[in-house]
Amino acid sequence: MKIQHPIYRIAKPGFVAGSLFAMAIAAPANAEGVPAGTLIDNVASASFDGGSGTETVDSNTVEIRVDELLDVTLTSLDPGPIATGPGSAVLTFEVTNTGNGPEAFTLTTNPAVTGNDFDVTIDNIAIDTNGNGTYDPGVDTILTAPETTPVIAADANETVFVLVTVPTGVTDGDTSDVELTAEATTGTGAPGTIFAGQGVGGGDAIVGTTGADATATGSLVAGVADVTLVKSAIVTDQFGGTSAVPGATITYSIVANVTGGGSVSTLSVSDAFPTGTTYTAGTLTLDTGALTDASGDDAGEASATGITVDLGTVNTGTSHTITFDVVID
Ligand SMILES: [Ca+2]
Ligand SMILES: [Ca+2]
Ligand SMILES: [Ca+2]
Repeated sequence: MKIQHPIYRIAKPGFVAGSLFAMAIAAPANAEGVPAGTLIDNVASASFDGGSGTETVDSNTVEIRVDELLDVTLTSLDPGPIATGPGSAVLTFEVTNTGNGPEAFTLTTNPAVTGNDFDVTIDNIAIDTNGNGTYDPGVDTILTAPETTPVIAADANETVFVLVTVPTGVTDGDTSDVELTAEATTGTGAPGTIFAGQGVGGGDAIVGTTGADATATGSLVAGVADVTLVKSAIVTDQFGGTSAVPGATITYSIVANVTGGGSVSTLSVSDAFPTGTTYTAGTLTLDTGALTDASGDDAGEASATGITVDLGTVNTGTSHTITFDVVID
């Protein structure tokens, strides 16, 4: 119903009050404000005295449906460059729907970023299905092309993993960036671009200030470990001297240093007894601790032909010293 009363009547003395404002909205604190699809109703009212007491009139109701803004942000969740040698590595990102309606986002990667020392191979994009922030093979869902997030509610986010393979041949300290882009599946474009009827409840979807797409960069640094072996010998003869005569003892020391980045795995050090010498049983040590000659009971063993010490995984910056004695025949 419309306001039917001429202006002179409501301007008479006794006119009480202007318009009131009624908004029937639920307004959670969304980044983009009121949720898309919300109906905003507005009715004006007036009261007046036309000579026969106070009367009230209402305007017609104006109803406006809130359109959907399409916006997204994307961030790397890695604390810094991921240190890795050749092989598999995982980069972690977070996609946040900063629009005011539910939206899924298509994900694309670019491993060939300008300035890269090496480029990785993109194996897969996965989402953090169990929500623990860590990629769990066989648990977290690998996306199939076109890789797209589940529908993300307004202001909610999804953790995304980019699974890559670092090529062989990288040098310690080499770096590589990988870009991930998220685009609203409804559409992207210049802010203000309208996708008619594609918003919540049949309203329009409108590209927000982000362009409805976002790109973030994850970084890798090659940590390539290496091992150096330094061997030395001390001779002690049976006369209290240091002459290398038959019957003198040679104590060999082998120092294994792990350098570069990361760690080495399955590090094993072997040394064959030199011709013309005989191993002195029970003299094998690792970092001054005794090892038995038997195999399988500790890290070391001495066979008839030489010694072997298995050091396993050793971090860079670490060294281990192995010693054993032989007697000159
Ligand atoms: Ca949507
Ligand atoms: Ca997980
Ligand atoms: Ca042993």
